[in-house]
Amino acid sequence: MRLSTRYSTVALAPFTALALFTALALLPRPVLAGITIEETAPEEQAKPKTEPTAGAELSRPARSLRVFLPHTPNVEKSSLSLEGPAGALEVQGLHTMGSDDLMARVVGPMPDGEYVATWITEDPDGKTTTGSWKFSIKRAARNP
Ligand SMILES: [Cu+2]
Repeated sequence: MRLSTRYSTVALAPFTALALFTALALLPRPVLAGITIEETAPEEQAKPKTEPTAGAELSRPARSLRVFLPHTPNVEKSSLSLEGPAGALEVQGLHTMGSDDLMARVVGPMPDGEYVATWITEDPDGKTTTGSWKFSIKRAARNP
């Protein structure tokens, strides 16, 4: 109980504790629940760390892609791809840096716009997992 934990640092006289218990017992249930129950949101599908960061707006091309996974990926059974405003880009040299990551380099022109990077890999149980993240490129105006 959060309330009792909070009050435990204060030296409570027994009668004060009794009064507190009585007060808690008299509180309407929803209020009591609000005080005592620590709500834990259902485990959300954790967004993996990526490079570039999901949602980032870059001022220059991203020359590499990297995604951190909950396990060491089998590179042979994985892929990284990138779609941009002008279609699919060439992604080469898929590898892992040995820290539960997949990494590859992006070649070719990267015009300003929205990009979606997608990875596909296999989890340790042999199940295919996939996900994607977005970022954008917007170069600074050349003339002030
Ligand atoms: Cu690397």
